[in-house]
Amino acid sequence: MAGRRGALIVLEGVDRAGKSTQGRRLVDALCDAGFRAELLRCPERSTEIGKLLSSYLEKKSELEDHAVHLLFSANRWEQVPLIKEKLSQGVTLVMDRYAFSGVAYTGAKKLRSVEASARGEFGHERYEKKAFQERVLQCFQQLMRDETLNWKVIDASKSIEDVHEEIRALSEEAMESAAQRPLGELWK
Ligand code: Z5A
Ligand code: MG
Repeated sequence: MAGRRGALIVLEGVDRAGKSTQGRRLVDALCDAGFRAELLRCPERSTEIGKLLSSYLEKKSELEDHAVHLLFSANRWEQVPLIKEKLSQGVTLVMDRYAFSGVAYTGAKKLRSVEASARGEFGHERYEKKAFQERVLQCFQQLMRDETLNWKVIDASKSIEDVHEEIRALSEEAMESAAQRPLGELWK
């Protein structure tokens, strides 16, 4: 139908949940079914800001926490004109992480400074990592209380194929419902 806008489908979750795998599979399936769909990612590591983030994430450089948060935010703002243009042209965008990761990962760092020191978990790297992911999940769960955002929870422990089928079906519903609504403000 002419004039239909695209949907913004955001895949969020803790580390290694399978977001990138599912993002690629989803875009391929939607394109095969005749939809216009493209994959975007946060962070987008190819830009100058993205390169700073990539180096930080790979532990090749150190950055102050607030500065990192702002760089992740700036890295999303770099993509906003493209996101708006594509959606208004009717292209559905599948986002491999988005602003919710920005809130959840920074939120988890803040929780760490309060809780971790009290529990004496510093110095135990494996525990630290698991504990950090639990705090990230806790932050995502708080964000999911916002009912205006149409969150769907997927059990990522299922097979890649089963998770894909579930995400594909939900995405087609989301695309249909997005087409009925005008493009609002982006959550960024
Ligand atoms: N970050 C932040 O702090 N602030 C922000 O604003 C943003 C991000 C946007 C890098 O992100 C870091 O940036 C990340 C959050 C932070 N934190 N850390 N650490 P990233 O998205 O670039 O991270 P990544 O390196 O791509 O990892 P990931 O996204 O967490 O992984 P994933 O994409 O969820 O998983 P995957 O690569 O698709 O799959 C992982 C492996 O599991 C792979 O071998 C798959 O074949 C396998 N897999 C996938 N699904 C399954 C199932 N269902 N069964 C069995 N095996 C599976
Ligand atoms: Mg990934």
